[in-house]
Amino acid sequence: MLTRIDHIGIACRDLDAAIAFYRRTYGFTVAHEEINEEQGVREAMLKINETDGGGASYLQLLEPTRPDSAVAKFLEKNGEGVHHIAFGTADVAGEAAAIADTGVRVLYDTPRRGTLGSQITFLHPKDCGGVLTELVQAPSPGTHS
Ligand code: CMX
Ligand code: CO
Repeated sequence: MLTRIDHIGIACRDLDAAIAFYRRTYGFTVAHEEINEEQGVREAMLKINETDGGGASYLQLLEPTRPDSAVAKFLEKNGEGVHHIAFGTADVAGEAAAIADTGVRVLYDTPRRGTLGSQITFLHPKDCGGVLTELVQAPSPGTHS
């Protein structure tokens, strides 16, 4: 089951400038910042709300760390803007397998590491009406990675 909007991913050229915009305009503040080398991003998570079923919803601001990364390619083609949406689930592998059975391409054979040790995978935007879609399983409470 997909239980929440986990986050909306936003591609930006300058992470610090984007953080300043969201603070100045909406009062949102950074809950967490990290570099994910595998994904080729420097990222900040801005928490918007907690959800009733556990977990939370965030904006994920993404600055590329290298020119061959997904976000760098997106910026080159489209400029700054919404890059992907992400749904939260307690079972990312199970959800991905069920969605693959419907004919949608899942980009990873096994989930990879996302923010704060979450488990993530992606669905191909060409199979999702032009929307790059991520599935996220939050790390278990007490897990640090
Ligand atoms: N949203 C919608 N469409 C997208 C897209 C996006 N974010 N990124 C690429 N596309 C479209 C392109 O416009 C292009 O369409 P056309 O063929 O009509 O021109 C097509 O998909 C292929 O795009 P591409 O630029 O040639 O890029 P690639 O095929 O090399 O990669 C994708 C596309 C989705 C496979 C790649 O971006 C990917 O693997 N994404 C998942 C990983 C990721 O995005 N990581 C960063 C976020 C990390 C995080 O959230 O933690
Ligand atoms: Co994301």
